[in-house]
Amino acid sequence: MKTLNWLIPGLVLIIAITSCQKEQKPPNFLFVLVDDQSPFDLQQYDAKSILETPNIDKLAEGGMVFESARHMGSWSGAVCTPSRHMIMSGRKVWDLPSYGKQFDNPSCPDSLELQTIGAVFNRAGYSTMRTCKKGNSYQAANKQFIVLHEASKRGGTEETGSAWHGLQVLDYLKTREETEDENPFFIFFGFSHPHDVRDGTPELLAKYGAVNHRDTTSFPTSNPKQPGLQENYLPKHPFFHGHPGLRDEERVSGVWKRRDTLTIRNELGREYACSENIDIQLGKVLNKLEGMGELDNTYIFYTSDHGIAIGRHGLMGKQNLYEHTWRVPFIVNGPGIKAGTRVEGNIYLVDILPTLCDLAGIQIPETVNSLSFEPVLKGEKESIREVMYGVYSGGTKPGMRCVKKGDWKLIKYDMMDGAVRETQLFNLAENPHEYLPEHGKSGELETNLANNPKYANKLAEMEDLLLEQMKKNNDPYRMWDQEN
Ligand SMILES: [Ca+2]
Repeated sequence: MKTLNWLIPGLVLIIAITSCQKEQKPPNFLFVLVDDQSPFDLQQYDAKSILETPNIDKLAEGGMVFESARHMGSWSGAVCTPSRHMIMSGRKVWDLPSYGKQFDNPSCPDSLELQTIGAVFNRAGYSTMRTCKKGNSYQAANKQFIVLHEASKRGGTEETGSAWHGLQVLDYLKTREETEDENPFFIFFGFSHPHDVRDGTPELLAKYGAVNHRDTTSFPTSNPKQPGLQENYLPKHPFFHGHPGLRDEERVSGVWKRRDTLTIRNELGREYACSENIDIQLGKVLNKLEGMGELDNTYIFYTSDHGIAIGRHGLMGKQNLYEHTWRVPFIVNGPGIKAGTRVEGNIYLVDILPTLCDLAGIQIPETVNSLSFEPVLKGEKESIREVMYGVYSGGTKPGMRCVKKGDWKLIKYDMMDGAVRETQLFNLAENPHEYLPEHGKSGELETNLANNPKYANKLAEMEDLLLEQMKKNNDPYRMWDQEN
């Protein structure tokens, strides 16, 4: 009798757990990755921006916005390439597979592509699909997705622009309904815009007062509908920045080497036209998911592979470590995420894979050496690390390095065989736009503080922190004034 008394409640408990598990379907994932977007383009990060993105705003209002989400950096002028390797593999910038002559790393595990997003989710029983731009990416990992529709779409029509990527996802969801696919899904919803060439649709170009400018002999005309210049716009960066022949600083169609206000405001209008078009396509997919009854059980991530300058600090491209470029927009919406929350986070894009695994209840691959930020999404933590480290090493070596802790940020430049050696120290609480002396601001802290003796101790502390981070992250280089 005693045994039976013990057995019956035990059986009831087992049945209860089993039926509860049956009700809880595994979550779906819609991972949205845009190409070259500064967080400050979005009203979520700059209330003064005139870029309208109602669908992104809705995701933010119902989810979590990250203030400190960053890409870790690049050893290539094509910053997209390492960024996308990091997103796919969860391995940090100096721990990625070798990539031609640009980056050699014989210690990276073999067949890493089998431990990337597509492969990991396939093994967990997910139906996986990917659409994205082609090239400057991690092709071996991209191929792991069961359904793959890749093409670079940077035109201003339905067929040649962002609508094409949206259509691939809509078609996929339709097929899923027709075939009654009951597996949870992982959709990698990538776009080719707002990366240049920023050919917007006629309606959206008109809205932002911009034209698809192609004529090198003339300037685009001024239009009051164009976005205003950014707070930290400069007509020229104060020292040579980058490397000779750097495409993004010299050959972007419609801009070239120009940094005049006509050119920059027109290009910003083009960028906004392309970004709003992305938002429209995202809206169609969200509507479809809602109609299918899948939206509430879907985690939606929205981010960019890195930021971009477009006139800020006199720069055009993504080969710098100022906040507009080092930071990325990052919004997560989904089951259990508290609506309308903003967090510091201190996350890198490389943390995405372990976080996805945690949310899906999948074991994190052993090859991953980044951190899951699931505790932040659950509201248990405000951030997952204290110190952030950034790299641009795509041109002459060692290149640029930065480190951030709390309000303080250090950027160092060691380029062109020692011809460019610069140090910048910013207090981001007082100087969030990283004003330089050339911006002519009056506040004592609204400038580069590296040469101000009052902050010598802080500078020394940040220099130590940078070296520590370089060692910790397997950085193969050292700056001119660093010990080994
Ligand atoms: Ca990119």
